Amino acid sequence: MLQLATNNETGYWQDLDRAHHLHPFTDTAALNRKGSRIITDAKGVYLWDSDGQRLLDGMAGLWCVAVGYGRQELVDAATRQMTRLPFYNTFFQTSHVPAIEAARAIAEVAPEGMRRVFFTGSGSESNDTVLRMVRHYWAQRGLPHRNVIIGRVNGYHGSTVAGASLGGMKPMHAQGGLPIPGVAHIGQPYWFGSDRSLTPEEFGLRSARELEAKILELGPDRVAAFIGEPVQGAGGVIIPPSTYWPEIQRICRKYGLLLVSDEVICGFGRTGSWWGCQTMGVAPDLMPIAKALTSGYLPLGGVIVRDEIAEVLETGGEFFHGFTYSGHPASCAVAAANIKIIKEERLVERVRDRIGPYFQEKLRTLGDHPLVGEVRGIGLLGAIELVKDKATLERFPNEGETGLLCREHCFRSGLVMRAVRDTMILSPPLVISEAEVDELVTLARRALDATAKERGLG
Ligand code: PXG
Repeated sequence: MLQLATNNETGYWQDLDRAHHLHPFTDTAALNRKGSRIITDAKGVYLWDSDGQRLLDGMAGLWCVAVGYGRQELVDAATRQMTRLPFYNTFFQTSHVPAIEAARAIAEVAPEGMRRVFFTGSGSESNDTVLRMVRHYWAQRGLPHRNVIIGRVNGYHGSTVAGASLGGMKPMHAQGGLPIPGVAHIGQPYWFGSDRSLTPEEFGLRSARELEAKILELGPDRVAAFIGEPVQGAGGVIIPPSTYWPEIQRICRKYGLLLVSDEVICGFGRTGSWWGCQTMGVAPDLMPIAKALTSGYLPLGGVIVRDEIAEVLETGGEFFHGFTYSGHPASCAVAAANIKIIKEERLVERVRDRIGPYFQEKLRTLGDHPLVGEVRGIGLLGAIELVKDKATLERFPNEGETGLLCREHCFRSGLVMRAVRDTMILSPPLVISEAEVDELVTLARRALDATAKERGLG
């Protein structure tokens, strides 16, 4: 019989959480020893937990709450739609207004020549769709043996079998017998993580040319596509040098590969353009999307498809793929309302011209901290590399421990900042104000100070 700690609300929910809830990406035994943090409320860029502590959400939920918490317009859009038509499918020659409107809203902001969208329920499903679409496309073109997709080490494309296979997270592969056949990986364009003997630009070119080497190794007639995030998010906010993406595109064109830009994190203004690929100066064939598509208020994903690719897919008979919630009406109504907010409040321009540059300038003031080896960022993405020795950039032994420690100190000082190994990463809501950026940086410095002290530095 479960013993409930009823004298205290937090303890009550923690006990039930322990008893019944298996968390994603979590060491359950460790969490159960400690007890989970119960988040109860949110408004703007702030969260509150069940102890009443306020937290500045430096991660926009999980890279998704672009327009901030508490937007009544999104609640109203969902309520209206759920009252009128809470569900209908889009499978059997039917459609509905919210899916059509969301598809149009996406097409209007998509890059030139990409006017079609296939809806899914999440980013992972979007990448499963990418894998199915890419293979179906080449089969339709009479080249079914062109079926290998190349991804990257530490890329993240989701946690379904195809998503995790396309991604390059070794611990995920190790647990699931992954990747599935027909997926290969090259290295990541992580200059700070290299020996730094090359300039970033030289390093960017060298990293991109790993793609050409891999294509030649596999055989150009077997390779179907390359997939990458414009900026690797879960891999640690890895911003490629300016030379990287144009070279990737050149190689894809040379060998006829489809180029897939995973926009699940970078899409909808995060990097200061509507799409990360625009910031990186490339034109992809497919773009998986999710997260900020609805600002996370309801689950929805999709794949935006270049017109020429859609034409091949459209003429190939039935594509045996889809999800019950492909184009869910309430999610689509929220997506359309969310895109309207992003347009009306000019949030993309705001990230490009005002709050992005301000965030980058303030974040870089942390560069003088004894624990900090590098600060980098673009738009409203940021990363802080923690090092043991600022002069030599030597990292801490037991990789990941110092990051976790810093994350704990962030929570204590009232900030959500995520740790990827010993890299601290940030992705605040696009609506964050200048004063809130100042507060974020102050709280981050406080956490860095506390971490440095515990590590015997400064
Ligand atoms: N592509 C990218 C680029 C992502 O970042 C997915 C696909 C998968 O989306 P779904 O909706 O299926 O989760 C993601 C998701 C983290 C973290 O710890 C990042 C994601 C998900 C969970 C945790 O940074 N990104």
